[in-house]
Amino acid sequence: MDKEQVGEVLAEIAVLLELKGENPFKSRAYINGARAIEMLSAPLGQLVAEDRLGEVKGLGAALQQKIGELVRTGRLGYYEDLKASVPPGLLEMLKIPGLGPKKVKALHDHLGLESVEALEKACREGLVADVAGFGDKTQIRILEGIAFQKTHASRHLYIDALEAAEPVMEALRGHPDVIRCALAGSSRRHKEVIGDIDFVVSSKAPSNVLDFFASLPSVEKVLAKGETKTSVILAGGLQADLRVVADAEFAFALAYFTGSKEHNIVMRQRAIERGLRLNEYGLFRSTEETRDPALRVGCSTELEIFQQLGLHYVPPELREDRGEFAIAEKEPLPRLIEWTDLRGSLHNHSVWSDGRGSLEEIAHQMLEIGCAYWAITDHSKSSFQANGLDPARLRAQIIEVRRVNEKLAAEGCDFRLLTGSEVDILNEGRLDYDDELLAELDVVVASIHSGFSQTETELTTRLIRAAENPYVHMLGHLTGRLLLERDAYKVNQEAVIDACAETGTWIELNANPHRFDMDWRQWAYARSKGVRCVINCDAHRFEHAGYLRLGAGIARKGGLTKGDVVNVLALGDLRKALAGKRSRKNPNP
Ligand code: DGT
Ligand code: CA
Ligand code: CA
Ligand code: ZN
Repeated sequence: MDKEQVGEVLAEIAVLLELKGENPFKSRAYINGARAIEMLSAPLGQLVAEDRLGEVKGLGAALQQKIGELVRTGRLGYYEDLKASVPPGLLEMLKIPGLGPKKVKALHDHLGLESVEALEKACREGLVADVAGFGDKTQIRILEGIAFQKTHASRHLYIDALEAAEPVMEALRGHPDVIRCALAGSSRRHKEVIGDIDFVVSSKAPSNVLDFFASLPSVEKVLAKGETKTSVILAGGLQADLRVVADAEFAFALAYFTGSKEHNIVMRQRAIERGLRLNEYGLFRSTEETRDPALRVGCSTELEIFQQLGLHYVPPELREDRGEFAIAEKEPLPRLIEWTDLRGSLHNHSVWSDGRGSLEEIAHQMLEIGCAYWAITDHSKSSFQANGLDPARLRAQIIEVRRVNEKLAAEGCDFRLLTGSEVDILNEGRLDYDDELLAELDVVVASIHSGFSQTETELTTRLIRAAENPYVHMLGHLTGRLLLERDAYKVNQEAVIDACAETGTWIELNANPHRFDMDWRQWAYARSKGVRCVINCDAHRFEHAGYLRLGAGIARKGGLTKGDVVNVLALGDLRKALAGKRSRKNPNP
């Protein structure tokens, strides 16, 4: 087991202990242990092998023994017994937004509730409101949480779909009976949330490929198996459909199973207008439905299908019938941004607030993966839960960034850290630092982290005020949404975009796959107003650097080109752009 997995087990033990009402100090010890393990810089396996866990701060003898067992055997008897002693329904209840272990335990103790269904019934009967510490408001919130969960249960984050799809793609590609193979559906269109995964394969031996697919190790359950299609549930609970067609049909099947329904309807209509028929098997010279190969207009690629229908090529991300046809009829679509155009991220955290990694570590990691710059924008003091920096610590951090940069320069590296802050937008749009301090920073991201329940007018005003501050370069995660967890807070996004256009403020595309915020649907309007986008990782640890790629996918979905995005600029040009708004001369070059 690696340290992430060990950390997860320890954290789960803490939750289980709380559910059982054990001594809170005991549960705390596991939480601290989990954190200590995840923060380790030395390899965990080595520490265990050399019997040196005692050197890690915050690990008592009992935890050391359990971690050793986990690392050596991949299992822990204590954890398994503990898990078996807690009704599984309680763990399900924990997934409802707003319900933590203490509340779930109270519901179990007082009402004997052991499942989400029983909880819902008890809420409807008004029993939950009478439990000490709950009340009417909480009862309503639990019901809302259950409803939210029901509507989202069968939907998945893009990153989870991608992680489930990649090994399947790899396996299919390697099969001798597979000619061509592609991911289709909403995953190929890069939707932020995915229903099921769709694969399309061409083959001369469909049943071999379908059998192979159904027997893959990551398949948990086969839902349906036909002659050309198989549906399965993959580990993690995602459904996946595979269609197998002849190679002459491949481009048509791929286009059909990629385009959203709305996009496909327009495509079919265009075929009919030309005296043709389009379906998943081909484009046919026919006025009625057919799949007769003798009538097929041969197309070996999607590009040829678009051309046959009088269109320029439409990239998969744009196949939503949201304006792509009006352009593709007349001219080539704008060349969308590529993730390799990006040179760094301008919103990231370090161990100074709630991230991992020292400034020096981060600099070397980002240099290693080929970035040209990386802004350190830790939280400001009001975000105390995230260990936000007071002005004195921020000033100390600025000095440390300079020291790291001087070292990099001395080593002959072109890479630079940028100083910065993710400054909290407080009530009425005041910022958490004064202008004098903000003016010292290379990069200022302003974000809302509190007061989500304010009215639309209040929240919109706060954002507009922040945009009006000359030292704020960009607004961070505009709506605060957490996909499948928390709705966007109420903001008039158009009004905020207008204010950004007027003040020369950029808007972040937060590339964290839980956020993807601002939503891709708003970028066309922002673009029309000349508001530029910054694709930010909001990295809290090294692995999050990979979000740049996901963020670029969402930017493509929003129709953004390289010219619309700030962090494609080389460092010198970026510095000029950062100075732009402050000098008030050329705020939105
Ligand atoms: P999802 O799975 O809900 O995230 O969204 P999609 O877009 O992947 O939808 P899905 O899996 O139901 O179907 C895959 C593709 O097949 C979809 O992008 C469009 C196409 N398709 C499926 N059913 C129909 C249909 O009844 N009519 C048309 N025109 N296209 C369809
Ligand atoms: Ca799908
Ligand atoms: Ca499907
Ligand atoms: Zn934030």
